[in-house]
Amino acid sequence: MTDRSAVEWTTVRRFDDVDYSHSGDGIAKIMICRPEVHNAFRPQTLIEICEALVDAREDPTIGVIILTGQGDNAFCSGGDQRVRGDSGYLTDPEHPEQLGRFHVTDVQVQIRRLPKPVVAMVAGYAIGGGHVLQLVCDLTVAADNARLGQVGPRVGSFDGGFGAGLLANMVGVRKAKEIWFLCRQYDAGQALEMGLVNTVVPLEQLESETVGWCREMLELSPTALRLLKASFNASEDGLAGIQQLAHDANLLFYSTDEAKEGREAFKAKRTPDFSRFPRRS
Ligand code: S0N
Repeated sequence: MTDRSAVEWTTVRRFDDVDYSHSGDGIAKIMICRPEVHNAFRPQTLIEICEALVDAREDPTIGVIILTGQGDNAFCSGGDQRVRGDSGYLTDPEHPEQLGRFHVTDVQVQIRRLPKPVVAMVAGYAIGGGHVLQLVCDLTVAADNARLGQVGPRVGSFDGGFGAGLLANMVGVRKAKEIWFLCRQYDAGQALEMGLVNTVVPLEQLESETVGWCREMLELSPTALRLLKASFNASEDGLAGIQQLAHDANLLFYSTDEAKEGREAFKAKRTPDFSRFPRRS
């Protein structure tokens, strides 16, 4: 029986916009802490999420990562419109002449390529680029107060990458077009019904349920989870997705005597002898 009790989080690093903590039993939590703007992200926020994701990836004690927002009102409301410049989002709003960019692209790709499950824990709004963040996560546990949707065409933007493609794969092209073309908000029940989220729980159970899901995954084979994630993403992520899966195969192949024979023969300056290895049918 998996213990679903919530955990005492230990802060590993308190960034300006993000709190990065560990559970002590294999879970990392990355929390956007900008509740005054419904956890909208500015470039700094995304740079900090990238750093936390790198730490969680490299730390062998971490098996699952939770992405969430501070407070009960919002997971994330997308890009901070106050620092949206004419050429992208600005790292220094005092200098509107600087060239902006989309740091969120990096975070989206990083979550997709990260070889550990990433779980979105969603209370309140997941809107715009915040909604796309929950889409790129592997699983989503939502509270019953969750409200999900896209706002791009209303605020003069759109995400035609994962924001359109993953959404269409998840809910079907017609529903995905509805979500983008009408910019409505959907409640937790509607989101569950259309397959946007995995489960909906009362708000007060959100963290314990999410932690329970993480602990269930922690009991399973990390390599199987890694390869499954790469397999699911392979076709959706094109050549980059196939590359991840292929390099994972490489990683496993390296540990075989067959691969080692090639390496050892090269080092010994002899002809490799692969004759003892089966030509599998
Ligand atoms: C979330 C909404 C629906 C909540 O409405 P509600 O409950 O009425 O609250 P508000 O009073 O509106 O909000 C409370 C305070 O929070 C501020 N705030 C909320 N969201 C943002 C935000 N995104 N940026 C800055 N401030 C925000 C409010 O202003 C308010 O502050 P005060 O109290 O001081 O007035 C509602 O808030 C809402 O609709 N928010 C805006 C949603 C939005 O426009 N999001 C951005 C959408 N675009 C992206 O996310 C960009 C994605 C991206 O980067 C990208 C990536 C790839 C390709 C393209 C793009 C692209 O640029 O689109």
